[in-house]
Amino acid sequence: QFAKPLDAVKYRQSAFIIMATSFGRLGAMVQGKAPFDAKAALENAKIVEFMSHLPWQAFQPGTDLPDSHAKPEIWKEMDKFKADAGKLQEMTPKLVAAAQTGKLDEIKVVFGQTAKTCKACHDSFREEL
Ligand code: ASC
Repeated sequence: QFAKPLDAVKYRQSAFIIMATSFGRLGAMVQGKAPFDAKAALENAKIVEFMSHLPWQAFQPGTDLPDSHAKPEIWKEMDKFKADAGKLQEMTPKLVAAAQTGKLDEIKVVFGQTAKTCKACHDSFREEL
């Protein structure tokens, strides 16, 4: 569903950028670097939840372009890659639920668990940035 491999790379990188931007805004609140704003926290958690569904479809065969930061292991171990994506997708509704409580302490816990799912997949499948 992408005309060119580079279109798939741009699509998935864009999705990750949007997800990371909102996750980073939550992180700033969690780390006390930005004031806690419950409404903004919920909006950003919802964006992370939505975006957690988008990048994976764009890792099609033939889209392992050099300099894309995607390791070849993605295509060699697609089942594990999809399972890692699934772990993130199990966490993100919990992140939204935590944000709905309006309590920073609850968000902190789930934020940390979600960040671990990001990192686990990066460790296996993302080239150093
Ligand atoms: C972020 C971000 C990631 C993850 C990862 C968690 O905020 O941009 O890629 O968290 O660093 O370890």
